[in-house]
Amino acid sequence: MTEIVGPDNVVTRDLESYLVDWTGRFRGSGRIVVRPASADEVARIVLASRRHGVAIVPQGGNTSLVGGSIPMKGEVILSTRRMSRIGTVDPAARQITVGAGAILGDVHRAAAAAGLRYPVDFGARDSATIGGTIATNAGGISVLRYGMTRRHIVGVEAVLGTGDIVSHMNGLVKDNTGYDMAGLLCASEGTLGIVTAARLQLVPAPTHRTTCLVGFDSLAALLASVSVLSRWSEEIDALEMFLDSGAQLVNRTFGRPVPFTAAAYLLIEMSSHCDRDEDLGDTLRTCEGVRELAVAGSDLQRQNLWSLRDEHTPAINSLGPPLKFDVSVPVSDLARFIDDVRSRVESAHPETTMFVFGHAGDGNVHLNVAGVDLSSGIVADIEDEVMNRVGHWGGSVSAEHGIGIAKKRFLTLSRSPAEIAAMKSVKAALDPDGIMNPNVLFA
Ligand code: FAD
Ligand code: 2HG
Ligand code: ZN
Repeated sequence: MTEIVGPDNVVTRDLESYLVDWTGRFRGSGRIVVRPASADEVARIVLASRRHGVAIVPQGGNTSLVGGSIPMKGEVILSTRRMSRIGTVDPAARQITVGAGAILGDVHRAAAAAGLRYPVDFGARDSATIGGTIATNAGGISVLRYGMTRRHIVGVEAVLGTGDIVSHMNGLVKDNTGYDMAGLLCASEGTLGIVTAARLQLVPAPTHRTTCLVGFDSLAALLASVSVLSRWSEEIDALEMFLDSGAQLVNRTFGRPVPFTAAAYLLIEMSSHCDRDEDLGDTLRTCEGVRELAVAGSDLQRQNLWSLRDEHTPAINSLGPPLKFDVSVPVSDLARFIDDVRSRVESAHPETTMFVFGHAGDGNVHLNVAGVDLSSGIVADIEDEVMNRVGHWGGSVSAEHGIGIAKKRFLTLSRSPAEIAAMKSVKAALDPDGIMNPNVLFA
């Protein structure tokens, strides 16, 4: 590897940050990290790995919440972080070309400097890379309005498991010339190849933003209002929910002020070219169960409100790695699903606490169960119970974080045997030696 990337970019010491996942649940055993700077170098690494029968785990920001970026069986870690170039914005096409190792938050800032916006956004924005967001088809807080990552990738450059470089970066929005390589690589979790660069579609930046925290008497009332709000306006970017237990935990852990107390909180963000504060207030007055609301009057207040939502993940993690679920069910069943699953888990395992938060507008809830010994058999019991209820309500076992290592056992609940066979055929064609991230996705 040294002859390909140079001695400084083959790391063999102090590998802790590469070997342990963000939550601290998964610990790997790799002994070498290679840090290529271009697609050409990546291709040479893949070809060398094929020759020597060595498997590769691609790693960007290592913020995966399903253990997807950890070398569990001594694989070589291929870090994409040096491929972090951010090109200039093409204003006519509203597009930008970036390296796979570019940090999501840096891409936001580059787009904003050109008066535009890259709408994929979530709490790990200052660590996650563009390649990682493509490989997981990341969702986040603006999916309601803008969709998941796949919708914004108009071109991709990647090195397949064969060692071939594929590049289709013309950025043409209309280009029906066969299979969509970018779409295929979205949610592939590093199992088909390594994304080295991408062309991203940007959207106009708003001139006004309304951010409002609404307190409700109950989660059911909150979710009824979500249905009203999402039918009311397409200018709503985010409808994010959390409960009082989560708000109080974020307050205790990070000192974030909670403006008022309620059973359930809905964080609403609208963006527009005019001020929508009053219109939103009028609509909320038609919703039942609204107890109180706080509208952000400054950037600082907006950040404080968002911190209450964004900092759930680190606050919960400070209690020790939780048992995480990232599931979706039809929006209209979300309230009943949450009641059902929470009461079953908490009554069967009274030593645990389930934190409930997520993207209410998308029917996507994050259930984080704290107080579980992750090396015990209780993990499988709780997983089986939760996934059984997800199946009962017609949901998905992974809404946005992917399958990784953590959810492999449950892929068959969301995808049919024929679909899994088709996925495996694609993998066999693009990664004939099975060296690309072999421990994830398929059981
Ligand atoms: P990694 O963690 O390094 O890798 C993730 C997966 O992608 C692995 O399978 C890895 O092998 C593969 N991979 C990485 N780079 C490449 C590449 N260039 N080519 C091929 N494969 C690659 N996710 C959401 O969807 N929505 C959220 O709201 C959200 N919020 C989060 C909040 C916090 C605080 C944290 C810690 C995580 C959150 N995540 C969320 C999960 C995570 O940030 C995303 O999955 C992110 O897309 C991963 O990016 P990364 O660069 O860290 O990838
Ligand atoms: C979020 O929406 C992320 O904040 C993380 O997807 C969810 O920690 C989690 O379970
Ligand atoms: Zn999420």
